[in-house]
Amino acid sequence: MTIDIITLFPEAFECIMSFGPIRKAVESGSLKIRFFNPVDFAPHPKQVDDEPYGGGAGMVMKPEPLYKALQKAKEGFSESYVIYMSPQGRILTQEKVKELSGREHLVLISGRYKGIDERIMAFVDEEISIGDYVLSGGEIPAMVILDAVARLLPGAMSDPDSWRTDSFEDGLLDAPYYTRPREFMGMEVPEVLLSGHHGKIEKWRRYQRLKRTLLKRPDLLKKAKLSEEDRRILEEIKRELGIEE
Ligand code: 4HQ
Repeated sequence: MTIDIITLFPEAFECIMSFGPIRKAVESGSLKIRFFNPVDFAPHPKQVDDEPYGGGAGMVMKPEPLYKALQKAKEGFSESYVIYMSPQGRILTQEKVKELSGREHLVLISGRYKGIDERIMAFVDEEISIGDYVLSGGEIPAMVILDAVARLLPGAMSDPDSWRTDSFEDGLLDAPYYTRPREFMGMEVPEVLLSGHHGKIEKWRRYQRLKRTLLKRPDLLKKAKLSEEDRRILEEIKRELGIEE
């Protein structure tokens, strides 16, 4: 797939592209990343921002350079999905990340200042937010999408099965992990993990995932994919913890 990023600061992306899953996805050929800088599409004197009509503090990104950058990015693609990074969008979820990872062409618009001229929204398919806080630009949100999408692409992960157990993969948080040594600061690794009994280990992990989700993110349980057995275990955990419904 191709991910195009429209930004005034393409250099900001260099570090995340130089290692890890994004680099691997690019090197393996499953991901192509391109940058379009509105400055390059602005006529002399290269002005990309201007004062807001109606007055008020802060600057707004002018529509024409953004529009031209967007048209350039879309050239040669029959279907492009254009995303504007904004706190007004729906908050990014793993479900959305998966959906995006199946597209052929994404265009991420990273705004600066107060944002972009509202008329550019006519060319945007979706607004996405990475959380309810204010950043100084849409670059970090675009990096978040880039990272989350890239790691799902073939060739991005050294262990391609690893995503199966990720948090959220079936709507639950991940299980706790332990590695050597067996004892650390007086704390032991749970016995079952040393047993070599795969059935028991799987059951223990499922139990831990359900318990963690219930305790840390009970909101996730409403949308999680739960079996009859999961529901039974959850009831048992609630009874053990004395949680009333
Ligand atoms: N922005 N999730 C870009 C954000 C944001 C967020 C603030 C986006 C400034 C210009 N984007 N504007 N949170 O805070 O996506």
